[in-house]
Amino acid sequence: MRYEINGRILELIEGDITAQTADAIVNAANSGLRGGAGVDGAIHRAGGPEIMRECRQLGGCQTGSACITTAGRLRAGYVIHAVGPVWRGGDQGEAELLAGAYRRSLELAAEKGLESIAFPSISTGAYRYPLAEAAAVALAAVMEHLSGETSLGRVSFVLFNGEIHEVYRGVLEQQIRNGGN
Ligand code: AR6
Repeated sequence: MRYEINGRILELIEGDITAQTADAIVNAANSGLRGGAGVDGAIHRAGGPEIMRECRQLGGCQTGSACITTAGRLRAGYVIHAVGPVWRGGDQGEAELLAGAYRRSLELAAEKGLESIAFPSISTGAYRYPLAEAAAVALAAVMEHLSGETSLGRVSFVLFNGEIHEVYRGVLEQQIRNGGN
């Protein structure tokens, strides 16, 4: 699914984020930037050891924020390591932290003057954030960014299977009906 905001594209696709050609791909990282399973494991495996070398130099990244490295052997130019929250029931500031991880990723990409960025569904695997709630936060953060000043012309969500893709599509359609909120 593709949706246009201010002449810029927001798209939902099903696939593996490591195969994306965007200027930056986003990792669902932990605050120690130590690597792990899920998207994080896949990105480090595909990108090679240079990414971890840079992560060690950064030393970590706050939950609700994001940090940037080069992308090793990946086709993307950069990896943006976004640290979403662990779901703890929803009353521990999870929504604000998740929005922060998306917002900071978008800001970092815009600061570098990038044209395209690809996100996975942050926090919805090992960190157990409920999918529809996470999709609502993620899509709202991206729509807000695309309606302001930015170098980004294309933001993609690369969703790992059909079920996740369907949930994001349903939430995006609902937000469009509600006027982008
Ligand atoms: N491409 C796109 N999406 C993927 C891929 C892939 N290659 N692999 C998994 N997903 P998760 P989190 C989906 O667990 O919840 C790690 O150990 C997956 O189906 O990767 O933010 C880190 O080191 C799910 O929808 O990230 C952290 O410690 C989504 O990506 C912790 O897990 C996110 O799942 C972060 O947990």
